[in-house]
Amino acid sequence: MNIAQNIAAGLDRILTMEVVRVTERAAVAAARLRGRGDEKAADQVAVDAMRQELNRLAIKGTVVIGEGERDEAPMLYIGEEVGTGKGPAVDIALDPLEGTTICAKNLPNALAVIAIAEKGSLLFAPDVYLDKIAIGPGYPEGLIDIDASPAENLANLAKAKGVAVSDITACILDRPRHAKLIDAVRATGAAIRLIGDGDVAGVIHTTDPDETGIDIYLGTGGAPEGVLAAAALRCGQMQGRLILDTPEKVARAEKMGISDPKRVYRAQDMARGDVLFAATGVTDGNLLDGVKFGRTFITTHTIVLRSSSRTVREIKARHQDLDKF
Ligand code: VTB
Repeated sequence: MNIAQNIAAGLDRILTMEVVRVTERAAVAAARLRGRGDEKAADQVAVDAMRQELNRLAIKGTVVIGEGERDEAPMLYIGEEVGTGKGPAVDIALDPLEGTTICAKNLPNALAVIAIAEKGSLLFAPDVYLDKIAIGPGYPEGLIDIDASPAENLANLAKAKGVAVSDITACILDRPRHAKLIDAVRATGAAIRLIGDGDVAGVIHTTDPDETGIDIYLGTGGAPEGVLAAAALRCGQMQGRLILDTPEKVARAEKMGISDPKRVYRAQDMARGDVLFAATGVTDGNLLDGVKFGRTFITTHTIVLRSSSRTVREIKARHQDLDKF
């Protein structure tokens, strides 16, 4: 396939490699501020670095999930045009530092994350909560159901995996709003990994239970983070439903084109078509190593997924030219 055919077939394949630099750059910037207790500063340097690198990409990109509305986020705001303007028209969901608190405390699983998709194929999610359930690849379609009880979902998953429910581990955000869910999961005998933040990583961890020890993700978290996770989880199964519990939120969602407030979205509804997803570890994590600063080089660890080919690439880069950061 030549480059023109490749672009016509979906996203430019070359972008798969190019996009890695974007998350690498953001991750290195944030990693310099690991453990300093300053979430804002870490986020800001990651945003600056990601934006700079993104603007070098040969794309005509529009940020559809970003740092917020234009008036509250001066950079990488929703609607911002990024890239050189010469290349495929794409929509972009990003989180230059997913897990700002994790980074500030230097705890596991902070990531720099981006998803690039064909124009019009990412859900424009308002910044509300999304109820989420996700499992990795290799299970029959429809095994999990957001409307079923945790006990039912865990029993079905355990059966399909061929293990006892007590051998299943669910990942849940440690929040008071999840008290009932946590009790319900524990009542089944399943284990829970409670995370302080970072549910994009939590969802992605279901894709490789042998490596991460996580079989299923459950609970409510940010809807923008849900779309990013969905972009990564096109190989597994995910369902989400927006929590639109006030008339104001329903109206906000409607403005963004969401007419059915109760709709259940699958991963492929939140991120359709050909999607590229990249995440670089900022702090050490279950799937990705954090950035390492050597005396003469910097090491980064990135995962890149492309939905159309379902290829998963892991890129460990050793950067010798430190001036670029
Ligand atoms: C999650 C998580 C984020 O927000 O989406 C969560 O992925 C949800 O919001 O890292 P609450 O903190 O209100 O529960 C973060 O923890 C922070 O953006």
